Amino acid sequence: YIKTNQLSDRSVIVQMFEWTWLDIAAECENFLGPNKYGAVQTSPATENVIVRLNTTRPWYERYQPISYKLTTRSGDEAAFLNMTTRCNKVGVRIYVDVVFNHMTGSHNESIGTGGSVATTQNNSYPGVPYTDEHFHHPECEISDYNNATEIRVCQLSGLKDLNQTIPYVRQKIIDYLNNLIDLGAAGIRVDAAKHMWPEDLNEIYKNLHNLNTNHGFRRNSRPYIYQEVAKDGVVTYNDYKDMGDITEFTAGNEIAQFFSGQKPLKNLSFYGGTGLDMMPSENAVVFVDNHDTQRASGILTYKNETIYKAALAFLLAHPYGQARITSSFYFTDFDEGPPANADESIKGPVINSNNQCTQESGWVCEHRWDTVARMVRFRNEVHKTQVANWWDNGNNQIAFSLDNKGFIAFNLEGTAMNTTLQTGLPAGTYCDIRSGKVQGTTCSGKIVAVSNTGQAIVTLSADELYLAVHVGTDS
Ligand code: LAG
Ligand code: CA
Repeated sequence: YIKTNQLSDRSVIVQMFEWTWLDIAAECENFLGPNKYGAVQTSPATENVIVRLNTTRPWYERYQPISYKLTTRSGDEAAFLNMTTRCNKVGVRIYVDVVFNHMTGSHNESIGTGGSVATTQNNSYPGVPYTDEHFHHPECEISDYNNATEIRVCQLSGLKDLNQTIPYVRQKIIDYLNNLIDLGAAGIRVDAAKHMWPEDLNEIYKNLHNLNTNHGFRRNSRPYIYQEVAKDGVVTYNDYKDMGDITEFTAGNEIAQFFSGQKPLKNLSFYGGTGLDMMPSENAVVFVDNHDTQRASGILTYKNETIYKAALAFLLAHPYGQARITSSFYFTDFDEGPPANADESIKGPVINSNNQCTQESGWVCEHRWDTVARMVRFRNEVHKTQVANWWDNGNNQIAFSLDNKGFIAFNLEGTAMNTTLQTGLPAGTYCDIRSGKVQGTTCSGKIVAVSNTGQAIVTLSADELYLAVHVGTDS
């Protein structure tokens, strides 16, 4: 029983924020499969209300469902099936972001990406169909996060709040989720999970189909479920953890503080523990940023490229939690949507000769960055090991091994580092995957020579933030 349904030699989820289904399918074949990514988290697949701001279709319209028809700017149901089929074939699982706490906000006129309409004044959504009786009354806005009932029955940002305690509503949601599963999805990211009663979610989850064996899943495989439970107020992960995994927002917050110099790296020895108020590793989905936090403050993103890469290296090296990275589009305003053509269709990425997405195409493609892709391999190689040989200089230099499979050292001291450390690794000559990679029989980067006793001299200049080596890069 593997709860994530990922292949045994894979371990990382990549959120392909706003990518189209056909672009994800191609990316599975061209990059994600060959580089052994475990799974893709897609944007919501259900038809959403069209929102037009002055110059953009905001990304957030996709969090306002208008029906459960699978037609969005990412593609239709046929394209979705094309994606699951092609990604599963190269060993990359599809987890879908599912939005069923609510429908749309209030709009004067509501037309969906699949042609459905709604009259939000009357809570009328004929595309499902839902009518007024299927929503929570009286309508209220969530303001007191110390009130568990209000969090579940009032509206999140004015979004029409569905009453999942009604069997009819649950059945509509179950049918929609089962459609995704039958189409080859391997899991779901449950949007706004803390805004729904755990008992209602449990009823929904219990009724989900097993994964579709035509897509290569073992018989009786259950969908992987991970739930969005933000850390504020009285509702905590505890009420949800027995039904599925939980997003652990503290990881990204802490990593940002450590890697931007607000806390000394040595205290990362507490990472993943209760001292930093982090849930048990087995429950946690962890990330440096996601599509929401990268639009907020106090989080590292592609906009701080060098530090962000080091932060991702830490996330991916440390065994805590199920790791997820985010693949973004460039943006300046909060609401700005994905790169689009004049007809509002989403533009595809353009790949240059270095295998990177071009900035002109509008896509950042963090998942293609050399150091990120190599750290994904690192995580796969050290999968299921523990932190060992922890070392720090009492301040901003740290190092640790992953049993005898991998070793990583960070230097944010601002001065050079030159120290003999225990790497835990078998003797050999290893190739640092930040500064280079193994090419045939040579290493294009820094070499780490591990002695018969497992020791190596670790040298990092003031602006080299880390080095990482793992078995398989040695000679
Ligand atoms: C989530 N996780 O639990 C998503 O990760 C997050 O992106 C979603 O909010 C949220 N839950 C609801 O699904 C996003 C934006 C909101 C946006 C909402 C609906 O962060 O800003 O609200 O999606 O599109 C927007 C406007 C609001 C307005 C509302 C209703 O920003 O000002 O009140 O729409 O019209
Ligand atoms: Ca609710």
